[in-house]
Amino acid sequence: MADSIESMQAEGMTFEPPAWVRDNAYLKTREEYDAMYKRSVEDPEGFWAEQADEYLFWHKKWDTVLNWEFDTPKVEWFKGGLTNVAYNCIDRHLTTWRRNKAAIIWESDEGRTKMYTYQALYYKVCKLANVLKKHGIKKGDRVVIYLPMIPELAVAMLACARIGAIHSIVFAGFSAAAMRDRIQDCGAKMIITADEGIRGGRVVPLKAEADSALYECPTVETCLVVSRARARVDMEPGRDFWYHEEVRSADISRHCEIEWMDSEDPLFILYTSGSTGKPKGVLHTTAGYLLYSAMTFKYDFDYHDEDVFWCTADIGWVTGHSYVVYGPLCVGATSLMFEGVPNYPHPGRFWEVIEKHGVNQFYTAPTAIRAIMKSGDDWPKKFDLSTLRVLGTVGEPINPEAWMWYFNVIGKGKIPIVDTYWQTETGGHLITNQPGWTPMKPGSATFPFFGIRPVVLNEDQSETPVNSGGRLCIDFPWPGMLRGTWGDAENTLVKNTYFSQFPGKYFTGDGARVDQDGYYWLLGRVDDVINVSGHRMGTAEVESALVSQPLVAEAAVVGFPHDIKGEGIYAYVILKSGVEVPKSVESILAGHVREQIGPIAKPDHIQIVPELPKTRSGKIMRRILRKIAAGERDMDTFGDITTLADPSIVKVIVDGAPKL
Ligand code: 7RM
Repeated sequence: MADSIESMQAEGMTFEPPAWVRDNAYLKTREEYDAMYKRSVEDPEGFWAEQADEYLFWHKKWDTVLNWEFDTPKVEWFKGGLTNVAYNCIDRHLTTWRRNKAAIIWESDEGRTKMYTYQALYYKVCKLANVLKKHGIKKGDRVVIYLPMIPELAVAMLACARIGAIHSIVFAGFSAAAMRDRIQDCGAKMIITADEGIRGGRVVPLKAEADSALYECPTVETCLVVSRARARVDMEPGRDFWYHEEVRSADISRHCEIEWMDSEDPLFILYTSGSTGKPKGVLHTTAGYLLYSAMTFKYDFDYHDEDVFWCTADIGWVTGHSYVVYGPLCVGATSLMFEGVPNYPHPGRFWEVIEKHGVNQFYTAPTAIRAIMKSGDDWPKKFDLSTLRVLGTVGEPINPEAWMWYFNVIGKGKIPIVDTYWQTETGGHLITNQPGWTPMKPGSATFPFFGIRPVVLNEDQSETPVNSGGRLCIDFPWPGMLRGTWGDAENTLVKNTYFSQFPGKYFTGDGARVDQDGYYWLLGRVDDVINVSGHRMGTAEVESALVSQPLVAEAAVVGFPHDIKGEGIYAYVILKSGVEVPKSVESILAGHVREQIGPIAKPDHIQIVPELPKTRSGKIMRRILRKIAAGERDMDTFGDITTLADPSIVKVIVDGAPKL
């Protein structure tokens, strides 16, 4: 990406947090952070026990604060304690002034608003929880939720939590095939979907997608359908029920008993891409996850009771779980939930919504910032952004040009930007600056959150020297970390994926370096995971979608630098010999990937090749494919290719690549 002169300078610059933000912040000085951080790592059990007491309601106190070993691995926080996530996110606020505070402000795609107070949310959640029970859902059962960004999505999560059911949300942009795989993997008994989603003025036929998935999902007994678009859809008698009819049924009470859960009972499963072909069902449990999402929410966005917080992420991703729903509601915040997209009906939509609802904290992804930047500085100028106090980013490293634009044009040079680094597996922020005290360096996520002990290692396990890149690991458990993956009681997958490269440590899969001031700089994934518009995509996953198409013999997929998306998807495909190749083969293959996974996985570029650059032992040399995808055409830059079974193939692929 071409960076302007201004942003080139930004690289070496430090920006102090503005005094007006600092003066009112929870943490105002480096000393305050240092003291709290020191305590959190020197006496983690004492520290976290204190926090768990402060942030969560306990029906019964825990027996032990922490049991852990990183070999199996096995991690338990607050074991023996009884609590409930829905109780913490709703009920306990009802006995305070927050009863009539807005819990959720919903902004629809067309610009309508709905508001739910904590009291109103309580009734909605209880009624749905009773409906779930009526349909036989019990503690431990899995419920797959396939909904657009409508209030019923948050209600469904909390209703599951209230009765101890485990939710697994499938992003509404995923295809029927992707949903089917997830339903089958977790053995869901119920799914909750909508007739249609509406995004950017376009219809997403959710129920139709669900129907074709359910055809192959015998474990699903019930399908609840929210009427979002008042569309007429097929309803299978005995299986499909309208959500609004069910919750209004005469036998459904507005109150529902709480199911008290052990701290380590599962709360949700969320599927995420890794370097293997199949997405993993990351498992988060009750108390530790909630505590960690709540605390990171409060400190990292400096949320105060009168604020309106807006995280633009879809709840189908972990960012939406932790920072649209659980973190905010746990501390009694007002969370804005947005159904739409940044550029509909105009490229000023984000700023319009900020003005309309008086948003104080705004949290989005670098890819969205880059996309909006393109439409110029006039759009943000049309709207009153003066309520903003904290800006945030998440999903990928932010490039200095986007950082400077966000800082100057949106923040008018006086609002801190928190760069929050974390993962689906970590439950909440791992490394981030905090608004009131951290001097910012554009592009650096800065320092670890309380209790996080990062180390950057060389492949031989030694620690890297200052400013030298290595692999980012975490040395010690934290309450929000994943406990396992669904269906793997022995935790073998977790062990192999996160705990084997660096024994005794959690390996993030990311590269990082620490500079002379102790700032962490994230350098991107070091495995075969690419980051497309802030969304994780396994190259192996796209490859297996491609080879499931009858024309395809073999496929190799790599990422390449993309102006807006961060990374784009480039697929090299070998077609089967002897088949008749249609003229539009590339678009057929792209369409197939879209069907198998969803629009986000559609390759930006597909190149048909006669062979792939393989070593004599058959290993694909991805390094070469990445260079070609990035636009490299000079044969001298590919390094040593003599170990390839057929070195001449490199030239053939270069010649077949698009002209620059
Ligand atoms: C929250 C989320 C995780 C991967 C992670 C990184 C990358 C996320 C940042 C970042 C640099 C950031 N969960 N990543 N945030 N890289 N700076 N602030 O995105 O599971 O979907 O993705 O995203 O590579 O490993 S995720």
